[in-house]
Amino acid sequence: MCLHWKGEPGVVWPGGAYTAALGDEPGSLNPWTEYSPHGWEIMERALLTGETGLLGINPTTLKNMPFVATNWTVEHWTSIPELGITDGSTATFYLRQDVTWHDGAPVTAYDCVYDMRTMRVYWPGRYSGTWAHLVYEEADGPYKFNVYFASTSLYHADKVAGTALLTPKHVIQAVEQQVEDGELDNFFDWDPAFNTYADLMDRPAPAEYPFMKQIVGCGPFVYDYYHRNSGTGRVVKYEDFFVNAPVIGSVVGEWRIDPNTNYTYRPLVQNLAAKEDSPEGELIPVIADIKIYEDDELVREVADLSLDPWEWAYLGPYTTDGLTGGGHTIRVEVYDNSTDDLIHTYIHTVIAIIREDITTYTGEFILGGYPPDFQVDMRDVGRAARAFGSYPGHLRWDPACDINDDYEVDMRDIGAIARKFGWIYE
Ligand SMILES: [Ca+2]
Ligand SMILES: [Ca+2]
Repeated sequence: MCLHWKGEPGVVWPGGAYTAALGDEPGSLNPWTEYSPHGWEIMERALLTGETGLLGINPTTLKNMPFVATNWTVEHWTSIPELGITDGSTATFYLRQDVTWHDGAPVTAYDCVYDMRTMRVYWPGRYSGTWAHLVYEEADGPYKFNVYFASTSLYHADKVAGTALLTPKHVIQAVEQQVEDGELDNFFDWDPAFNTYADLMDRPAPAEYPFMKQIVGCGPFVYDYYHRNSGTGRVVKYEDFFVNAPVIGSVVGEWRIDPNTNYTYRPLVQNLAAKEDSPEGELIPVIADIKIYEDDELVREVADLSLDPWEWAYLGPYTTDGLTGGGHTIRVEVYDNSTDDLIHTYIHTVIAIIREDITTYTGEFILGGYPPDFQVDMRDVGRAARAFGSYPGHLRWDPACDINDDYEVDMRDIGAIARKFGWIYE
């Protein structure tokens, strides 16, 4: 993990350029097929992959640490005996809500599961260790997902963490469309390092990064170019990756609860060891004071939380009063104890809706879809109808429509939605 102080616009430090020699010519510069370490020397600037993906590695203990994922678990899983899976495992990841791709789109669980699905569909050789035992994957709302494996292994969660952010869902889907339209022979013919973002996405690259190619990551640098004839390449700092704080906050918790129920969550506070803009030092231990707000009301203060570089702490669990239908926020403010300066603010959104309001529960409004409707109407019924008869692995499987969590979308799910038809949270 490599984090630096964000700095102020117009301030020289940090920034500038340095030149690094590559040992040899990169290969495809396609994250799904690149084998050469020289290609990865470039792409690892742009993509969060390998040892720093959803999780980071604490360099002093070599243990996994929260990063894009705020929490993760691995458990035994035996729920499809029909497939002969009696000793499987499942990994669950919770994601931060404030991470964005280089093109500005939010990083969500839908991206992560689409990358896993891409592994299962195309079998990219480089990642055989990830997909060989992969059974299926599903998002549970926009910020949580599960991956199911046919075996147990200490490494499954790490493999997912290292590959779930290779490519945004919307970019993979655009490539698949090109294959369908005959513009590409197959998925692996994609040439993302040498073609422009606009060529693939039919919209311009962000104004800040007009040079963007089709390598779209969420890492510290935006990929610009690699010139094969001169053997030189360039990446540019991705402003949104960096923070002006050694310690940052976040929240581990579900995305959805039933209206008028209590919500349980755990703030996460971590010293990410961002390098301070100071001649004295870089990795600094910090004593932090934390303020926690529920819907803008200060409900808790935690003082004198001491965190060494790379160290983190889960606070709580805390439980709210019953949350009324609609959107709610948990805000975590981190203060530097020595100066009382507010150094980081994190806002976690949770929605209190019934499960049958599928279109709101999926959080697609965050992704630029239609606005949150907070009601059960024909869009919810229609969505479940389109998934009717499906099960995990089926082409039309849509886990959000499996209201009763029995791994199939059938009349019981449609009936459940129909019974709530017309529900509106107001
Ligand atoms: Ca709805
Ligand atoms: Ca069901």
